[in-house]
Amino acid sequence: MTAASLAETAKAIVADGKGILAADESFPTIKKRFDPLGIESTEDNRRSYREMLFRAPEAEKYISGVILFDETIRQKAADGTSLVELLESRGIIPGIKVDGGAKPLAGHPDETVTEGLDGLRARLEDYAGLGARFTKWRAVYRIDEEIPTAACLSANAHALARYAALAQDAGLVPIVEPEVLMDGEHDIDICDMVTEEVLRGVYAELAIQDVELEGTLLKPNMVLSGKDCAEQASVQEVAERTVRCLKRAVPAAVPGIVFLSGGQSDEQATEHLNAMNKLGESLPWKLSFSYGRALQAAPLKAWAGKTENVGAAQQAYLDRAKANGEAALGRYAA
Ligand code: 5MM
Repeated sequence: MTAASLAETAKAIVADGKGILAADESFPTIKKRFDPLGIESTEDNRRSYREMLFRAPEAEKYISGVILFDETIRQKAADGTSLVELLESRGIIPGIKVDGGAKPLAGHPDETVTEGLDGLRARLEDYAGLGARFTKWRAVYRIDEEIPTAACLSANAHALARYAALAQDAGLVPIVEPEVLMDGEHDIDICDMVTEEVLRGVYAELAIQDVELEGTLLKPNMVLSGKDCAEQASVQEVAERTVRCLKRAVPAAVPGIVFLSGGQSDEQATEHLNAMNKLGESLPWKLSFSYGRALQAAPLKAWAGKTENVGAAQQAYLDRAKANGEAALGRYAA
C-alpha cells in the first residue's frame, strides 16, 4: 500500500455529503446501550442489530465507512455473507477499532491512557486480511480543576502517534481520535483551550513519528460548553469556536475531520456540523461526521430487539444519516 492509496482511501471516506457510522462499541458499551431497552447483549442480538444497520436501504448515499468492533469484523450475516462483504457490496468501506481501551494512568488517579500498542502490528495485519481499510484509536481527556495534566496529554499523544504510524505501515488509514469529554461544569472557553492544547500535542507527536498526514483523518470533539455548565453556548458559537480552534491546531495536509458526537443529542450534533459548514469559510479539510450515538440512538430505540421493527429502525437510521450527510454540506434544514 502506497502513501497515495492511503490518501485516496482517506479522501473517499470524506467524499461530499458522506461520513462514518461508528458501530465499534465494546462489550460493556453495547450492553449499556441495550440494557435500557431490555435487549440482552448476546452475540446473536449484537449481530442482528448491526446487520440491520448495515443493510439499511440507501444508507450508502450518506455513509462512506463503518467502524467495526473485533467481534463484528469476524461475524456473518444471517444468510452466511460476512458483514465485511455486505458493507463492501454496498460501496461502504469497512474500518476497525484497534485500541485496547482507556485505562487508569499511573500516578494520575482521575485520568486515563489508551492502551493497546503491544502486539498491534500483528493485529493490524490480521484486520487488513479480514478486509479493513481504516482503523480507529480513541484517547480520552476529562476536564476538571487540575486536569488534563501534561502527563495525560503526552502519554495519549505518543500512543496515538505510535498507533497511526503502525496503521499506515499495515496499509490502513488511521483515524486519530482525541476526545475531550463534555462532562463537567466548565465553560466553552476551557473546552476551547484544552482542545487546542490536546490537538497541538497530538500533531507534534504525529510529526515526530513521521506519520503521513494526507493518509489520516482526525476525529475530535466539538468545542462545547460542559454538559453541566449553567451557560450553554449557541449553535453559532459552537460552530465558530470549533472551526477557529481547528484552524489553529490541525495541519492543512489532513484531508478530513470527522467529529464524534460525544453525548450531544442527535439533533444538536447535526445542527452543529451544519452550522460549521455554513460559515462559508474556505477550509483546508472536509468537515463531516463519525457518529456513534447520534446516528444510532433513534434506530436502536425503534428496533428494541424485535424483528417486526426492522423496517422502522432502518428508516430512523436513514433519516439521521441523511440529515448528517446534508449537514456535511451545510445544507441541513431542521
Ligand atoms: C461507538 O462508540 C465507540 C466505542 O466506544 P467504547 O470503546 O468505549 O466502547 C466510540 O469510540 C465512538 O466511536 C466515539 O466516541 C464516537 O461515538 P459518539 O457516540 O461519541 O458519537
